[in-house]
Amino acid sequence: MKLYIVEGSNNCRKVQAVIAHLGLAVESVRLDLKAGEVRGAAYRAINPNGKVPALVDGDRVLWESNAIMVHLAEGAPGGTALWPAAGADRIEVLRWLLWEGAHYNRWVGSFVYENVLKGVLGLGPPDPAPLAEAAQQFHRFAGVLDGHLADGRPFLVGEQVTLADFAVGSFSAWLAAGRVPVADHPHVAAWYRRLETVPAWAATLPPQARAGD
Ligand SMILES: N[C@@H](CCC(=O)N[C@@H](CS)C(=O)NCC(=O)O)C(=O)O
Repeated sequence: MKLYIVEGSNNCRKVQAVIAHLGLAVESVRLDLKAGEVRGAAYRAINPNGKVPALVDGDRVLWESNAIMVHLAEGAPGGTALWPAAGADRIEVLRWLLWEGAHYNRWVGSFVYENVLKGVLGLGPPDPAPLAEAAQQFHRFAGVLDGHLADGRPFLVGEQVTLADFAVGSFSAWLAAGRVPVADHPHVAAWYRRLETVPAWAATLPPQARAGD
């Protein structure tokens, strides 16, 4: 299997964490975002969206990070608690996978784009208007997550880490640099800290975050 990634991408880290957790042999193909490789014709033959990650597994080409995570977890011999057996918990995990993509990380990503990525790509200073909208929307959805975690549950679904934690928590390495106001939601902040102690998550900390960039 081959996984196409950009180093530091939150969506790639989700998949890298599943690979680390399951101990899979997957070759990483690193693309250069700054050099335009992600939007180039060669890579768009693999993912026509011009986005990472993408997985090539035999004849199958798959894009969308959450779908790739599920594909890998479904292939785990004997199953994996990352993707619970069909039933109520699996539907809960699915709910968080959809929620993070549609709502929560849309706004976490705005902070990271304005405060980190624009600088890396030379796109100018952070723009206050999108940051103000991101703050308003982030607090709205982080409040939902904080309420869910307020009963002391360690992870989003059940007692063990699942794909839901990797997906919702995917920006964890960039919260400080992105100035995401997560401290206003103490249960969310504590859950992010807990996620960082999960071995497969810790093993996939992006090199840029390790260097403190
Ligand atoms: N919904 C997609 C989002 C993928 C995505 O936005 N990837 C970013 C990196 S985290 C990307 O490829 N950005 C490059 C670009 O848009 O040019 C997924 O989950 O795979």
